[in-house]
Amino acid sequence: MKIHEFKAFPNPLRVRMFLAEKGINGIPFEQINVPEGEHREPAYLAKNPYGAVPTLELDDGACISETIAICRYFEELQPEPALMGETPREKADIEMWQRRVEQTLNDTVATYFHHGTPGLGSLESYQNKEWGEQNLKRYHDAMQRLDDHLEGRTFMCGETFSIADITLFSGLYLGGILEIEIPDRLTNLNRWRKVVSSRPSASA
Ligand SMILES: N[C@@H](CCC(=O)N[C@@H](CS)C(=O)NCC(=O)O)C(=O)O
Repeated sequence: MKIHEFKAFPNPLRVRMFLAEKGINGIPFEQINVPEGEHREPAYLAKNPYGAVPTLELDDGACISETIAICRYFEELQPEPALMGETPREKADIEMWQRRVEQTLNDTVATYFHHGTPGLGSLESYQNKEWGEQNLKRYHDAMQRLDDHLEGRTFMCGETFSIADITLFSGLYLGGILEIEIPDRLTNLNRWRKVVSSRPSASA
């Protein structure tokens, strides 16, 4: 088993954090040079035709991509500690928030990266600056909503750390790389990030 990734990027970070939280060590990581376009070369496209990292390659050569699918695989292999919920209600709640964060925060900041900044440079086949700026605004709106949600909660789904927190951390991580600060007035989100940053998995 091995994981194809580009370590500095946000979706690979989600898998790294997930594995660190589970205490799963020793899976080799193979670096795919995304800024140089290695993820669009035939050898990698044969593993993930969608040309994105991360991809988990199993010992029989089968490949699983999509960050949440990879995390689901490890959650089923090693259920403890549960990061995707234990009861039906917890599972549904975590999935709801994971998806909300992914769509409203991670996807908008990624769109800003690709359209509102130089992004991946010559690898960007189409850029629309205005669309990028609109997504920067959507990213700020998402931070505000998530700050509201975190009022009175330690983590996204209450007192237990979950995949929803990992997704949020990775979205804010990309925001940080792009020098988009969390406004000081978002005290819940700032407090949450401090708590999550102090977990060993945050530097996985
Ligand atoms: N939906 C995919 C998204 C993966 C993704 O977009 N990965 C980025 C790195 S964080 C990537 O490979 N980007 C390559 C590109 O935009 O060409 C997932 O959840 O894993």
